[in-house]
Amino acid sequence: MKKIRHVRRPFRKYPLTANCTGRAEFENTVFGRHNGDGTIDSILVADSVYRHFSFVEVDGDGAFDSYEFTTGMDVNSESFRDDGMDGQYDLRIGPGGAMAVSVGSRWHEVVHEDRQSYVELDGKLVPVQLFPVVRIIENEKDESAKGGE
Ligand SMILES: [Ca+2]
Ligand SMILES: [Ca+2]
Repeated sequence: MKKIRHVRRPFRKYPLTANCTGRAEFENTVFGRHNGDGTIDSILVADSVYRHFSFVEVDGDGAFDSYEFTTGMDVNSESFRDDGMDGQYDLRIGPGGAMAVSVGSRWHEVVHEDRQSYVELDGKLVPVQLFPVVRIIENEKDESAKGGE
């Protein structure tokens, strides 16, 4: 099995601080512009113990498409991503390089072989797409073979 390479973006350690009014301020809020159209497509907010939430807008309709909660910055921290904003996490990254996909409200560990990710479902390794959204790739060859049915 290949080693999973998980790259965390550089992150500045600005703690949550209290200003002169005694109110907390979230200094570490990052607005991301990734697709080059000039609009904000992600917002990341971190707290004083480096937990962070990021909300992502992918398709340009102004509505968030997913969010991710990360429990911290250390190697044992975990990230949980909810695709579709339906309150059900779909992807877990961590601790360490481990990854898991939620299928039927259960976490299934992801294994990587030959640049493809798989999860074991009903005793079979099934290919799965992890980014930008989790998608179980089932019977893809069968579907294309059906052709003009
Ligand atoms: Ca959207
Ligand atoms: Ca979801």
